[in-house]
Amino acid sequence: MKVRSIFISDVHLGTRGCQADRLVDFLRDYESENLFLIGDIIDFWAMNRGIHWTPAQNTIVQKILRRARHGQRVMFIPGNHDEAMREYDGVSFGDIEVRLEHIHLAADGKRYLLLHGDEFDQVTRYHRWLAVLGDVGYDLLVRVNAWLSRLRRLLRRPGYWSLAGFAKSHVKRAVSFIFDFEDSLIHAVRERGLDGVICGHIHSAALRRVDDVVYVNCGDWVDSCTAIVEHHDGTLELVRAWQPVAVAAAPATVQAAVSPAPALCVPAGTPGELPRPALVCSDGVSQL
Ligand SMILES: [Mn+2]
Repeated sequence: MKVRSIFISDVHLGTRGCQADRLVDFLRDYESENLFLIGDIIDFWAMNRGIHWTPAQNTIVQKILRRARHGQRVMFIPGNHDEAMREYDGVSFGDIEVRLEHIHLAADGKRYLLLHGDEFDQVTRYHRWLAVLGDVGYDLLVRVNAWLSRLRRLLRRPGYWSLAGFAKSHVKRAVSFIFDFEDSLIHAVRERGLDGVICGHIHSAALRRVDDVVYVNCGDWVDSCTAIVEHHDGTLELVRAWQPVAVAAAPATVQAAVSPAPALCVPAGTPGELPRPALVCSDGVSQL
């Protein structure tokens, strides 16, 4: 499929949690004029603790480099896990531009702020040690989840169930953390007179309008395997690359909520304590 732009974040190359195969499939399925890598693409934090690098992860790097070489615009906006690259704001490596943030002009004239978003996360900003600790915990959660889904497959339980997604949506503090993050980004974008923001960082994919601005989060390639694409008319779409085990033979890409009815994808049946109504993706996909 040909789209105008692809936005991905939080791939976490170099870690066990990185679902590189799914990203390879996604990059095979989607061609674009622009590819925006919105932070935490390579996880230098985790690589300090031990490198986990697979052939599929190599393929991702090669596919990205090939796109840049073939004249597609590739921009890398570093996140906190690849913050070493932040020193190179404005520098181009080969054909890949590095920027701390960027304003993307969509085909419909809308202007979106692209940034990773960790500067809007009070935890990573002021308590780095806590963030690193949480990171190790998340790693563990993702690993336990991999075992659980293997078990589900063995027991022939259909569908995909995410422990990290479950924890995120059922722990009240995590929910309020996500909303605090979203609120401060929405506020910043409104202040700057832009139409929306496309970010990452919190591993929680979203595509929704909040009054006069659009809040978009690319999600991640550790747990939810999501990307944002911009079509040639400027419409944004949230794409989910994972597929239920039961339909493993179906095409690799499952498409989720499409604007103009942007949806925040949260698990169906999330407790009613959410600060605002939670919408479920139009295709009934319920994991995040
Ligand atoms: Mn991050």
